[in-house]
Amino acid sequence: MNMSASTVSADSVKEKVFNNIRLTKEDGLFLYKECDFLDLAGMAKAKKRQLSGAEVYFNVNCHINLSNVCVSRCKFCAFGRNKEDEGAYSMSPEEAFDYGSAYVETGITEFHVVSAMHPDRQFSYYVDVISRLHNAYPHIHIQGFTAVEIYYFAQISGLSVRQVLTELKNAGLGSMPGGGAEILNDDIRAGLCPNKAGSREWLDVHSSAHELGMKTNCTMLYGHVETLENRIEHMMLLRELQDQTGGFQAFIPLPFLPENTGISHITRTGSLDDLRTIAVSRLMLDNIRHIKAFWIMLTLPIAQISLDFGADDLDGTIVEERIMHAANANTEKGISKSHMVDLIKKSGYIPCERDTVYNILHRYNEGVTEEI
Ligand code: V47
Repeated sequence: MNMSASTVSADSVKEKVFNNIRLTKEDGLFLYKECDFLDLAGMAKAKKRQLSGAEVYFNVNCHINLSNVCVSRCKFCAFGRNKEDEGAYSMSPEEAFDYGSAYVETGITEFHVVSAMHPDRQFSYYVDVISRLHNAYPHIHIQGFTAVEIYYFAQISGLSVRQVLTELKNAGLGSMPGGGAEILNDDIRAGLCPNKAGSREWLDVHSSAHELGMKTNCTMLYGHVETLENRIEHMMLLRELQDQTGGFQAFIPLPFLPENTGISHITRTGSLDDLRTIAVSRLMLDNIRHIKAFWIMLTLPIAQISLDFGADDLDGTIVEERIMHAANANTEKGISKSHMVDLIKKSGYIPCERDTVYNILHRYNEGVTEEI
């Protein structure tokens, strides 16, 4: 008999949550498998309130996906192409610059630059893209390149991960997004994404970035072949690194969108699982300040509801998202700032426009009561 699982109850978890006591793996599994849905929501919402009150954050950004030509070809990805495939594209440094420049006048504060593991591009290409954008628009923060890309740049350049990050930082890279984490379990990675950085490498790249003073985000791709144990263990690995470095700003759970992927027979997670995952992550990741509901995948209504399940960030206005839309994400590719503000206000929270590293640029508190 599993003694530890049998001693966990809603009351024992609540007791820990309200006394800021760290949750165990068994607590996490209880929250996923047994806890009443609204009890869970109540605890996660209370934790969110403790950390960010009635504020909900968003930023005004534009995504620049430099290429979809990728040697990794992960089974869950609908975006990657071989070079000769129809629809394959790769922006030159000039095209990437022009693409980003077109949105500068709209008031963006962030370029979110992500590419793919391109077979022919040299590392100098990526440095060139970042320095062009940074030199022309030094006031716009550049968040770029997932840890698996950074690891790949080290492989193709013969530099260490630390040297790659240092060169990119010197060129103007400000922070890193959280992609490429998938599930931090090497048996699962061997089946889904064997041709890229493993769990340890992913964590080590973030650790190096944190040591260099760069903030990063972290993600979890769920709803494919993983178990609930795998999800909780993934969160605990992130929590452990965060104890050491403190460099993660936000956690973003990404529900797997199966269409057009190599594992399209898998059914998309339901909204209840999506909301439960947001709430469980809010409670397990006691040392990561923000939980982001990526509305592009969740849809806007579920993202709004997620604010009552512990999320405190709705990501950005985005302009033109490509990776999730390759998998037929059932959302717009971008929304306006006023739409974002309206959605947050209508959920009863105070919309706060932030920059990439969570400095508040504008608080839209007119007409919102702070009592929620
Ligand atoms: O690493 C790929 C995931 C990630 C699919 O840091 C898929 O603020 C679902 O990480 N279904 C890239 N997910 C996007 C990403 C991200 C997005 C927004 C904000 C931030 C941030 C990071 O998307 C990949 C992979 O885990 N992904 N294909 C799919 N079919």
